[in-house]
Amino acid sequence: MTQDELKLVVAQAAIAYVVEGEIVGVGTGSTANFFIDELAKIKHKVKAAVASSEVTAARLRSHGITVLDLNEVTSMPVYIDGADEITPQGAMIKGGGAALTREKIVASVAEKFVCIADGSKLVDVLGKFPLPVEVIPMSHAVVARKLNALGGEARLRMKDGEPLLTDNGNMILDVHGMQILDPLTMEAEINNIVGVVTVGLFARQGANVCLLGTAEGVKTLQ
Ligand code: ABF
Repeated sequence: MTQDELKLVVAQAAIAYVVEGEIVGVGTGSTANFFIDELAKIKHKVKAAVASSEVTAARLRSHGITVLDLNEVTSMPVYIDGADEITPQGAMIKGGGAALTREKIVASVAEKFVCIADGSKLVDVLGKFPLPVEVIPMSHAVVARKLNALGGEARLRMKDGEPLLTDNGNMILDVHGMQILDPLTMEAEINNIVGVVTVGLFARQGANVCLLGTAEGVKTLQ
């Protein structure tokens, strides 16, 4: 199976976690896009969606799915999203798509986080994928120095020769060369750096369920 076929099968498997008549939280990225296209097929069964990025909101709307502002929502049973890396314990690196802050916020309202990923995302130790950190623009240099002091090499994410700006108008530092042996502690430590908006480590609230696409079929880790 190709990587896209693996993403499709986990997206299809995630539909079983959507609660009828309720609001569903929807992530960002190519795996989440497969999920959105599957969700469109049962859109009459869901009340509405909350999106973790402008791109996801546009894709949901293009399918005729109502997208609510998170401020109008007090609870949702499930948030479904991809990851860049995930451990068997459900700790994740996210933010390769630059949507980490909204992803973490929407996930925080959901009762359950269902991660959908192809098998290549499963790792024992997080950190081979550069760790994204969203920062206030005026702080990117000072935050980079502090991240480097933690043992990584922080690089400002660029797009078309300019620093990439998130949906929130902030910048992203990608931290290379980290071996994250204790994700919970590292998440707290990076969150405590002044100027950091969000770190793309999801350990305090990791995935409750991971649907992993493998050659042998969809494996459920929980
Ligand atoms: C989002 O999409 C991100 O947090 C993560 O960076 C990315 C995974 O992308 P893909 O599904 O395209 O591999 O969930």
